[in-house]
Amino acid sequence: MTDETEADPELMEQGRKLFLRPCVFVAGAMTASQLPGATLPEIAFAGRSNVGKSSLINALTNQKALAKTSQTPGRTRQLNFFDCDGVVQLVDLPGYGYAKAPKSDVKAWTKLTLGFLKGRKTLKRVMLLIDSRRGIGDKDREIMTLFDQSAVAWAVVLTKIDKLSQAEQQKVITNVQAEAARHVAAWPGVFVTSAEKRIGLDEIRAHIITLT
Ligand SMILES: Nc1nc2c(ncn2[C@@H]2O[C@H](COP(=O)(O)OP(=O)(O)O)[C@@H](O)[C@H]2O)c(=O)[nH]1
Ligand SMILES: [Mg+2]
Repeated sequence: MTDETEADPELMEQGRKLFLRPCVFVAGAMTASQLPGATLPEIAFAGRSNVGKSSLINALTNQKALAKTSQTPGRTRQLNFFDCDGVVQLVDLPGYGYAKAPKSDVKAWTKLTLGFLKGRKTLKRVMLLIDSRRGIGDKDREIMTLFDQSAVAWAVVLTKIDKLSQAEQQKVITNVQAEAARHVAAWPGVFVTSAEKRIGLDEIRAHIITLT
């Protein structure tokens, strides 16, 4: 957590309560025509394959397998939508940057996902997940630039913080915050999380509440 992500206890409580209510899978879209109706406010989760998108969605919603998690990266090729009790929709975006993926994959990600990011009126925020152990990589930088160009409001979430020592944590938080701050469309804070140890979840839930 950074100063900016420190949340009002009241909002954290509201967020915690929201995600005790049922979240259900509503749609998996591989083409624009398969996207569900844009009615609820939406929060999308983006990041490299294996960064921990599905694990974070499961942790936020208190479910074990709402979003499928996999040891094998590069499997999720569609946009998955989860409706949380008619209040907000979470969107699990396809991962990018999987080394073994065919070259055409990057283009496919760009076409379907960018189309969604650019055209979706109900999209309130993209949470861009960064693996704490890796920090920001070139693929992440390309995506940040795409977000900026598409006027997508995004925020950085560090994942798997449990894998780092205190000193390593401080270093990656500082570096990632400094880099995000150089982007106009980035929210000026870094969410620090572990889906496994359930760290930083109430701060993200509180942030989501402010967007509903
Ligand atoms: N140690 C640790 N491992 C995690 C955490 N979150 C996810 N993982 C692991 O990282 C791998 C990829 O996670 P997944 O959620 O499927 O990533 P996705 O491809 O971005 O959806 C899985 O083996 C998870 O168990 C975390 O907070 N801590
Ligand atoms: Mg996944």
